[in-house]
Amino acid sequence: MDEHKWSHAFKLDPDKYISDEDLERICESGSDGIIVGGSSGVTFDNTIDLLGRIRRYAIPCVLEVSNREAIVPGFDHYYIPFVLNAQNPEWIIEPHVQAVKELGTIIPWQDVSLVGYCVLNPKATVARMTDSRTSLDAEDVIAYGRFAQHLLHCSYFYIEYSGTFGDMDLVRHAYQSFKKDGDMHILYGGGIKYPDQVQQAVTVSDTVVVGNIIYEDIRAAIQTVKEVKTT
Ligand code: 1GP
Repeated sequence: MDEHKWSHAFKLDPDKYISDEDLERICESGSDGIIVGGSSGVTFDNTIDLLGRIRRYAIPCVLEVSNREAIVPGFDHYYIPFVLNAQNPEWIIEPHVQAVKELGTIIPWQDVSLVGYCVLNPKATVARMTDSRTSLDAEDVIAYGRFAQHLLHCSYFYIEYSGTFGDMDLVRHAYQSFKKDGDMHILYGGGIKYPDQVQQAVTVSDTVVVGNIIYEDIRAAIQTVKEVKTT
């Protein structure tokens, strides 16, 4: 599996209900992959249950590890979130170290990637949990991205506006800078509902991640795949 080639991904939250019918539409939509993750209520049981249901289909599936209790074997790949602009020290590295302490000898390291996150919606659960410093301009975001790429050697950088559509001027500025700088893969996620938002997001990221709309308007969610693939 090569997530570097994903242009579209759906994010499914194990703590949210999705019918078999809607899950089938997501998995057969033509999207490049599914990211399983959520900021709260993610457990081993609801994660393994969702993985089992997704595995009825051929689509690749990545776990965005949200807590160590919810680490489930059997995913194609694992994203380890590193919230670069977190101000709560408890969230910066401690959970990661505790997970490695418990599981370090059995972690399939070749299937694990550290993903640098820049969280930009102050109202998002992840922003509140981590006390993210969200009042950032493009130069700040570029600095976090460069730090992730050159010092942490992250292959992925996630511009996370979860729950709201982002400032596309800021994201474009950052994206153009990252692309001049090297080959770090940029994910954008947040608030995508309408075709024009998809069209904007496609031009400022490598992977467009679509989450909440799955649970609000499945037809609109499915439409985002077509928009990404044709823009
Ligand atoms: C959330 O970035 C994803 O982690 C997608 O955001 O749920 O707002 O689409 P939305």
